[in-house]
Amino acid sequence: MNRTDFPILNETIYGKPLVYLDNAATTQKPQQVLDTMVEAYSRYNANIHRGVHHLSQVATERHEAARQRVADFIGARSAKEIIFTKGTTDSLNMLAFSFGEAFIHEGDEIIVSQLEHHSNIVPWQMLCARKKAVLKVIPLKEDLSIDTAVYESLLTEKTKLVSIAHVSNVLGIINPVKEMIRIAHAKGIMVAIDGAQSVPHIETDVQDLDCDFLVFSAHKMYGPTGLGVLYGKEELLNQIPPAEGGGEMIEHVRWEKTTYNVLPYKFEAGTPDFIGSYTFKSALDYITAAGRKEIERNEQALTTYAEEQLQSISGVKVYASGLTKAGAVSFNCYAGEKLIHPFDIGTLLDKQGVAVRTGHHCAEPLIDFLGVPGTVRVSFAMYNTQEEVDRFIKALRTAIAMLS
Ligand code: C6P
Repeated sequence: MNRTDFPILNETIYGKPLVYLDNAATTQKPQQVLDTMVEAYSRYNANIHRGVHHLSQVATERHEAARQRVADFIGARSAKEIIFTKGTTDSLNMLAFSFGEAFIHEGDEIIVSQLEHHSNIVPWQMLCARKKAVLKVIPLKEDLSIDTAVYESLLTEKTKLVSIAHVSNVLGIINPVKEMIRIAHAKGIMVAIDGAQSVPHIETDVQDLDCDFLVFSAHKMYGPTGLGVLYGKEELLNQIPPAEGGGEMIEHVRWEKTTYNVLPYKFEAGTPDFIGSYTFKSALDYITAAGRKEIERNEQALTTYAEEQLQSISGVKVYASGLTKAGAVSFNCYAGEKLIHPFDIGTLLDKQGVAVRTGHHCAEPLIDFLGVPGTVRVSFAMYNTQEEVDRFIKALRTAIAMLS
């Protein structure tokens, strides 16, 4: 990995060198990935699974090689377990519909936690409304970690699914999902993991975790926008119906009855993003070459360093301080008792070239629980450095001084 691989990091913002600390929203792309995308459009662009002609066959092979690459990256048993979607949100909506059709009936219960992203709340709310099922919420403890004792007590014979983030996009904390899966499975309950913020940072093995489903987005992993993954255990994917109908997902279409294709195509209606999948493969190759353990170590170190530095500034409150985090830290700034609005901090940081995210981070129930209008969040990727954290801290001190 070389920082110079990422062309955007050379940009200046208002005349200041860019310090990009909004990686939980999306990561920047290395030249190798950009080149793959241009090469795919320039040399291999043909619709897949349809043509007998050479280009179509090459494009098909590349798309399927990308699927195998994703399967290997997360330790799936088979590439059949990898469904390409438009992103984490699309994966969760698809899962909520398909799982709901097969497994959810009136009175059944689905469990999420207080810290979920809206994408892991709203599709389940919609399903519960459709099926007259009940959505239950695992509360957080005072330190903002998941209350695992209450979690266990929420699981009843009516519970059909637990859907939980591995890493919180707001707090960066790592939920004990392996243990939560074990507890759920002991009661015959299935578990879906929202890996949008974990797969980019933590080496993830679906067989070791034993999760039933895992979802994540390519654009948070140095890959293209508009592509995501829904992993599911083969035997479960075989039991749930497709969420969308159209080309490719069918075996035969007759007026009397349509039959569906085999996995994974049953879930991939229409022309898939075959340029995106191949570009994503290039991003996964880049991550692997950089070293997943090495990336994890660097991001952990930056997260800890940023938290320490933030805590050295008077008036700064770090959320979930002291808990191990993967890639993100949220905080707020106070002038005496008075909260400085996170939007104001974000704006003044931006004027100094530092890109952070402010607001509710698409997790309003968590933000309500924190009792603030929003937070400021810094989030890291493999290319960030300690020097950038120092520049962010300096810029933050300036912002606080101006707003106090
Ligand atoms: N969180 C953030 O800045 P999409 O937008 O479909 O790629 O991912 C949705 C999503 C689902 N779950 C979690 C835990 C997430 O963090 C996200 C995306 C971004 O925090 C954009 S809101």
